[in-house]
Amino acid sequence: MTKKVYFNHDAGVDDLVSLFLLTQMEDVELTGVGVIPADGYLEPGADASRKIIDRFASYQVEVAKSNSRGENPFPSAWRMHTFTVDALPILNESGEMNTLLSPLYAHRHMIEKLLETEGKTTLLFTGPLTDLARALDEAPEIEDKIEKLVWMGGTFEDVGNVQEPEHDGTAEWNVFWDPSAAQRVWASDITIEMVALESTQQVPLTLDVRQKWASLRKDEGIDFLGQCYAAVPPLVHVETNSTYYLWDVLTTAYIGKPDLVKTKTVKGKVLTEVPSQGRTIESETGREVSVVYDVTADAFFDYITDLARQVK
Ligand code: AGV
Ligand code: CA
Repeated sequence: MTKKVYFNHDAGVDDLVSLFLLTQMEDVELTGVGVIPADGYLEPGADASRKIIDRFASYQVEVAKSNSRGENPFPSAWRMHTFTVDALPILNESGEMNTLLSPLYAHRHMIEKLLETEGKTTLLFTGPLTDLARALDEAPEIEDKIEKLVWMGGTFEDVGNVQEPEHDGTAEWNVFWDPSAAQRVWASDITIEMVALESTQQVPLTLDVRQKWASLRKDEGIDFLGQCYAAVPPLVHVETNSTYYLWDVLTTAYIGKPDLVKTKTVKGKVLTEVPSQGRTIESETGREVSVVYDVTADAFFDYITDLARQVK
């Protein structure tokens, strides 16, 4: 059976690669795409999304731009990557952009798609939860139309990936950008499946992975993967603040092939106060979330490489 999936992403390299892979999953039907300008810029993020759909999808999908803004901005050096993906020749060969841009803001677009889609939709969020929090405030009736939320965000370990002044380093960035949005979503009854740093840490971008894609570059889909990941720094000697992991791609792969990972149920809360803004923490009085904490890395890389090889 095909899964209906609405995808909200924040225009990073792995967000855009995730969109590409979703178009290649036979049992997934994308009902819409929202772009929020968190870890990337809005215009190139929406354009790149439309071009990826044009080039790789076999059916039509609308793209909507968000007007949400977060509390803690991402470093602009990271956000610049959106321009690189949008400018890749493989996405610009035709010189056209045919995928429809919705006149609605992303959160309203999601409300509309959830309500008009038959049955329940899986939400995939690979950036902050701002658009979902706003959608729940404006149209609480959508809760019944949501199968579950699959989200790249958070960690229950002591160390996150935010290295910013006035922060203690315990948060993951997608929560930190808009901690109250995450808290709002956690206050709902939606089933939440979190792909946390615990598992994404096991899938860094490495030189070996890049080499594999380079050697297979004659396949257009693999060439696209290789070109996208040429824009970001791999893990070589030690982790730095800019080391790239396949965070969102793992989250997306989890939708297509859940048996790649191990999950456990945790009770937790979102902290919103300085200096731990955006920290997700275990708590007996918290809400239940399912956490992806482990992945078979080789099987994951084989899966996404195979998906990319199917491109026609
Ligand atoms: O925290 C991971 C999230 C994912 O959704 N993003 C990147 C992924 O799209 C933020 C982020 C953390 N560290 C980064 C990030 C880095 N070194 N470069 C770019 N983005
Ligand atoms: Ca992201």
